Amino acid sequence: MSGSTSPRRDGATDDTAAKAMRCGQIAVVGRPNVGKSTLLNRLVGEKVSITSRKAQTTRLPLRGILTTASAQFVFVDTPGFQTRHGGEMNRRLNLSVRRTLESVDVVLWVWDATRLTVADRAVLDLIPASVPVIAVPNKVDLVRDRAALMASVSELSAVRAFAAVVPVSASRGTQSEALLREIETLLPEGEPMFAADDLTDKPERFLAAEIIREKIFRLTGDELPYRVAVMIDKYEQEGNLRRIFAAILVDKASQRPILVGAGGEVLKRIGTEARLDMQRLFGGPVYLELFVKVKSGWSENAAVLRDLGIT
Ligand SMILES: Nc1nc2c(ncn2[C@@H]2O[C@H](COP(=O)(O)OP(=O)(O)OP(=O)(O)O)[C@@H](O)[C@H]2O)c(=O)[nH]1
Ligand SMILES: [Mg+2]
Repeated sequence: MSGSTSPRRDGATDDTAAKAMRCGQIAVVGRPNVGKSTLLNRLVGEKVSITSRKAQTTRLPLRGILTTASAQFVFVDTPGFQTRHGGEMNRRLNLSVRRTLESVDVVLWVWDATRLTVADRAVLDLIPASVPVIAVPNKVDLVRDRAALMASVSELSAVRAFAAVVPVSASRGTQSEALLREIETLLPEGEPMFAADDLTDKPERFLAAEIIREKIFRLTGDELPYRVAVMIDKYEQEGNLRRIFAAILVDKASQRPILVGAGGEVLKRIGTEARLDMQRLFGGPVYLELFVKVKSGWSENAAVLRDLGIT
């Protein structure tokens, strides 16, 4: 086995087949950093998508799956829609958001409840009129001025007919049940697309690379994470033990020492924290080796982007 299977939910039973189920895809969209991936993880109940306080953490659409007795929710996390920065990678990321919007049953349009911006409205404008939209102001735990939030909600409701407006705190879990109930009413009836215990559509080796990237986002400076990509060189499983060899691509030789840190401290910490997360998600011991490779201009290089799945 080479990391091609996906992690599964513990103890799930497959007793859902006999009932009339609802099943559909729900896109989670919004500008960078509003908490889309945190919300997806909260709704799925497991951390399948990586998150950080830096904008543009998510690069690839990832599905997170929740199956209940009455419905299968297939959430599609998307990269933050970028209106400010150009470049080949951002162009591709925006395109992938547009493509996702064309193929889903429901859209969760997420914004930071403390500030509604022009960039948020630009994302709302991208959503086809035919798809039901639930407006989801997130981070309500940070809202001091409730009246201002209510005012933006009513102003927005005049522009677009929302199927519902559900303010949430993704990090605290506030209102996530209410949000699931609203989504369920909008899902079409249909057979589940995934097994009841599937957590995600992505194989383990993809999630392993993403977990490493999350630690780089969290543990290195403001610039470096955007200049870095992760590729899994080798993924072996022997019994319950996974052996993972991953290359971290950087743009320039001068970035290598920043990533490695004095005495190798930073890279060591990235490795340790990534390994612990992988062990938790995969449910078994992990041996992880990280290498740094200099590959100049990778983010403008179509072949490398394709290898990374950014198409
Ligand atoms: N206070 C507060 N912080 C939150 C909440 N939800 C998310 N965050 C934080 O917001 C930051 C961004 O969260 P992400 O889930 O990575 O945001 P995202 O929209 O997926 O970002 P991109 O993938 O970069 O577009 C992280 O630091 C989260 O911890 C919330 O409800 N309250
Ligand atoms: Mg994200």
